[in-house]
Amino acid sequence: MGEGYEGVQVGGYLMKFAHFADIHLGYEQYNLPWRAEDFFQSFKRAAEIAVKEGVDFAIISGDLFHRNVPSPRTILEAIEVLRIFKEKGIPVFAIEGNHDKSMRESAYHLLENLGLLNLLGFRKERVEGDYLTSEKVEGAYLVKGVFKDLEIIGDKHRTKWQIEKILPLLKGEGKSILVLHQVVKEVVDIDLEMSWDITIDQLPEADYYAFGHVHMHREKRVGDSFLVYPGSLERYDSREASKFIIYFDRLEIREGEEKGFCLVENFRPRFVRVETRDLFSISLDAEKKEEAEMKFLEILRNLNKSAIAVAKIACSENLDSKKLLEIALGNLKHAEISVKRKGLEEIPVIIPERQFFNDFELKLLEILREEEEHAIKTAIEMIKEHLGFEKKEKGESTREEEVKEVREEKRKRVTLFDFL
Ligand SMILES: [Mn+2]
Repeated sequence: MGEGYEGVQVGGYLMKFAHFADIHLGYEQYNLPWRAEDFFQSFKRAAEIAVKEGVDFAIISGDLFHRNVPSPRTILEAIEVLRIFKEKGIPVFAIEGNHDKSMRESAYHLLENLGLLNLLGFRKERVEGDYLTSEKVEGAYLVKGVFKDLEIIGDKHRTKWQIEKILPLLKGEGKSILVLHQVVKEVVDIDLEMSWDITIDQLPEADYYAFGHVHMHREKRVGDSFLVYPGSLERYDSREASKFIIYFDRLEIREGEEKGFCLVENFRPRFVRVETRDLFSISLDAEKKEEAEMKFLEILRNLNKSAIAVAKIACSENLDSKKLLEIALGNLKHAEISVKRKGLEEIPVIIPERQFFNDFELKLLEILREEEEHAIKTAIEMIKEHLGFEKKEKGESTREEEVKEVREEKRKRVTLFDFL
């Protein structure tokens, strides 16, 4: 601790906490069950570091799980890690993210029932506990975390129009932390209206903003406070690669970003790196088939055998993708290879897409071009939201007719409840 350091005395107590986000337990990336194990191990390592550091509490800013209905095994993984905190009497506060939120009860409620975490946000019933208290807000209850005289306020991931209405209600009275799983405009570079939820000037006052959703570690000043995305704990897709290897004329290697969480003392974050399996993003370009194979082998020779590679190979000749995959698997734990025949299917783009599509459509295209399994689901949700459909959870559609009537009636008197 440097000179002039003044620790924040919360209840006469020097406070230190861990801030995690986007853990994605249960994510079988590339359909590989052992990848879910990697995600679990990263969380476990991070929790062990936090406990060793002597944190007073921990915050999980959403997406603890990859799915909103995690498998029993995945729930067990969460229990195993949360017990590391529980055994030391360290409370954990959490919100639901876009991946794992639910309309009614989620795995978070189960974990809360087991005494393993404290769920923040709006609910229909009052909740009081060692670390939770409730404040009545327009016919609902805002369940807040309490630690000494510090308030930990938050709510689950919301759509853009919902969060705009809720934000002013999330203001603390004394020292406070705001926990959200949303995109803040100033943190992302994309200038599309659909790509962010809120702007910094919409935020209520807080001493620390514990955010999740953006998978890269980002820190931003909000007045005297810090707004922090610790980023995901594992390499979630090839954009989060540990190295970017580009081989066109010559071999270029660009380092990717580190993965980890934040240790926060005196409301000042310190990023703590957590070891992950290497995931390499490879872009290769060649004229001849042999050239492509040689370049690919040259890259692979320098990679570690436990790594994963996602390779995009473009060539003017037809490539034997089976052979390329064999070469890759001889050198790596797993590889995803996509090959492209140059000059064939490529139609030159003369007019920019911008002239044809509006911001919403451009964002849709961007999502659908991702090779992610949930891209289509996300796109459908976006379209529904855009057209003003209410978001429905699985299993709800069968009761659609009876529910419709109730909804019709509800719409007449709009209260906070209507968007909870
Ligand atoms: Mn996430």
